[in-house]
This record gives sequence, C-alpha cells and structure tokens, in this order.
Amino acid sequence: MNTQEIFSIFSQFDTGDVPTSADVLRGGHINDTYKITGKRGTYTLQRINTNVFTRPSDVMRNILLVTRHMAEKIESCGKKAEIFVPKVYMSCDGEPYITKDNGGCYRLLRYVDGITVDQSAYNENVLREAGRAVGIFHSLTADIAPETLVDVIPGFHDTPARIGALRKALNDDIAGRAASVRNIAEEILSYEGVCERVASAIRDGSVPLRVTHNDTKLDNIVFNQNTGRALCLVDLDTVMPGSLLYDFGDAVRSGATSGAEDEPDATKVSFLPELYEAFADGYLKESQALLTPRELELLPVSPIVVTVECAARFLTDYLRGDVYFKTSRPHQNLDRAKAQLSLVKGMERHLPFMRHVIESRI
Ligand code: GN1
Ligand code: MG
Repeated sequence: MNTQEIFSIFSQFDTGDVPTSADVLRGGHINDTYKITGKRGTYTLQRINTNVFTRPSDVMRNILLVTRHMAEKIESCGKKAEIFVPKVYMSCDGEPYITKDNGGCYRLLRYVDGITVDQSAYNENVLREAGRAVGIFHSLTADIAPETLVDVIPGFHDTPARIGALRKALNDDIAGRAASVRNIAEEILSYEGVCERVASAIRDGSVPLRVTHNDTKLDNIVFNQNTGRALCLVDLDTVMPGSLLYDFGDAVRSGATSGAEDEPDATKVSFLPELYEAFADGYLKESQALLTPRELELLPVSPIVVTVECAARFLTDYLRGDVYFKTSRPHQNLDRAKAQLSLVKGMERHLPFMRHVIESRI
C-alpha cells in the first residue's frame, strides 16, 4: 500500500489528527501493520487478515471489551492507561474498524510508545519483565467472565487437533513435500501424548477457562526503551477464552531460546533454562494468587505442549504450500518447525528443572 492510500484510510478514523509519515512494520506472521506518525500522536494501522479472522467485528468486540476494562483498572490506580494499553480508535461512522470496497478490513490503534526486543538481545532481565507483562495481563483480566468474549478462532490452541491436522496434511500431500519431511513429521507426531496434557485438563474442567491472550510470543511484548520495564502485550486479535497455560508456554517457547524462531540451523536453537527461570519468576510474582493447584502443576509442561503445537502448525503449513504464515524465503516454515522441535528436546531434558523452578516458588 502506498502512503497516499494509508493516509486515506487513516482519515476515515476519528483521531482529529493529520498524518505526516507512514512506515511498514514487519514481524507479524498474519496481519499487515503500518506505523503512522501524525502531528499529535503515533498510530498503528492494521489490515486484519480476514482469511484467519473471518469475523473482524467479533475480534474488535473482544479487543474493545478487554482494553477498556484494563484501562479503567489502570486509571483507578492513578496511572495513565495509554502507556500500558493500546487504545482503539473508532471510525468516523463510530465503528471499531472500517471495510474498504475491495473487502480489506482496517483498524487503528494508538501506537504504544516502546520497543520490542530482538531475540539476540534476550537476557534474564528481558524475560523477567516479559513474565511480569503476561502475569499482569492475566491479573487485570481475571475478573472478566470469559464467556463474554467470542471464541474468534475455535480450536486455536487445541493441540491434539493441530497434531491431527499435521497427520492429514502429510497424507493429503497437496504441495508434494511429504516425502522430504516424513522424518521430522514423525518426530513431531510422536509427541501426541504430551499434547493431551493441557487439552484434557480443560475438557475435564480441572483447568478453568479464563480471558487469555493466546499469542504471547516475545515479539508481542512492548518494553520501555529507557528503563527496560515491560509495558504491555500487543497484538490482541486472539484475546478470547483460553487457558493461561498456553500463554505461559508460548512466551517460554519464544523467549527461553538461543535461536530465532526460523533459524535455518536448528542445532543453534537450544532451550535456555536460566531464561525460563527468569520468566517464571516474573510471571509468578504478578499472577501467583490467581493460579489453581492444577494450573501450577501443569505450568512446567506447558512450554513443551505449545512448542510441539507450533512445530505441528509450521510443518502443516509447509505441507500445504505455505498458505497461512507469511514467509519471506523458501523452506522458512520447515526451518521454523525444525527449530521448534529442537527446543522441545531441550525442554524435555530440562523438565525436572522446570518443575523445580515452579515448586520452589509456591
Ligand atoms: C502468529 O500474528 P503473530 O505473528 O503474532 C500466529 C501465532 C503463532 C505465531 C508464531 C493468529 O502470530 O499463533 O504462535 O505466529 N497467530 C495466528 O510466530 O495464527
Ligand atoms: Mg497475531
């Protein structure tokens, strides 16, 4: 999209501001994102990927409900909410998003003034702060009844179903890649048992549904550039009823690692237990009072479940011809899957340590 088009979409939102420049923000695998600077503020414009989020009105309803709730609570403590919660702008017609004639759906948020941290700079401080951010999100939203939110992607974290989808993609082989990935696929499928751990606890009611973020990779956490303190979670599309185990697990998957999510040399991707410990420490400090004994019991295994889930999803997409996650080079989804598998193996070896970290803090 060129700058003129971006400005024209911006003008359909009720900001009272005049845009002066626009840049593409890269990083997300699903939506297209632009940073717009205006005379009076900075904004995030996003084109919502409607192949993934088929009902943008439901997505925006969830986001409005949760951001308003969090903002009220933050303000009632005398803090400025806009530092900690992305504000949603309404369109001039009073809607939380606009639809263009070509079917494109766009929403505008206030840009959270801060930085995301590159994987190469992860350290214990970053992970402890990330843990705090996820914990704060869970505590700020703990008093919203989860059933008031729409399940915008049913089965999003249904790990056994994700494993089933991988098996089907392997059999269908629509992109003719199955033979070349059979070994890695079999390895991922061999974790089917562990994938049941969280799903069955949700099914039998021993783990409660809560309002969760569902996409807590570290790229979705914004930090204060000067102090290094975490400010908030962004990318709220998948906020819906879920288990906090997936949020904990996904942040550990993406944060306690020595390599990028798509590192082409999987031998460079190992699980870093000291970063896990820092994350768990920050997380529990903010959320411990909320967690049930069963959640605490499953916390250590949750990163394995989510990481197998991501490995399965990346390989499924590779087998389908890279139709879901954005890619910028051939075999990127395969590299992503291999890197996740390498992490899973490291996590398995460190499971006793991961348990010890949680048990020693409760
Ligand atoms: C996608 O949108 P983004 O890049 O934050 C994906 C997550 C994956 C993640 C892996 C809606 O997140 O589930 O864990 O990529 N989001 C959706 O990097 O599928
Ligand atoms: Mg996302």
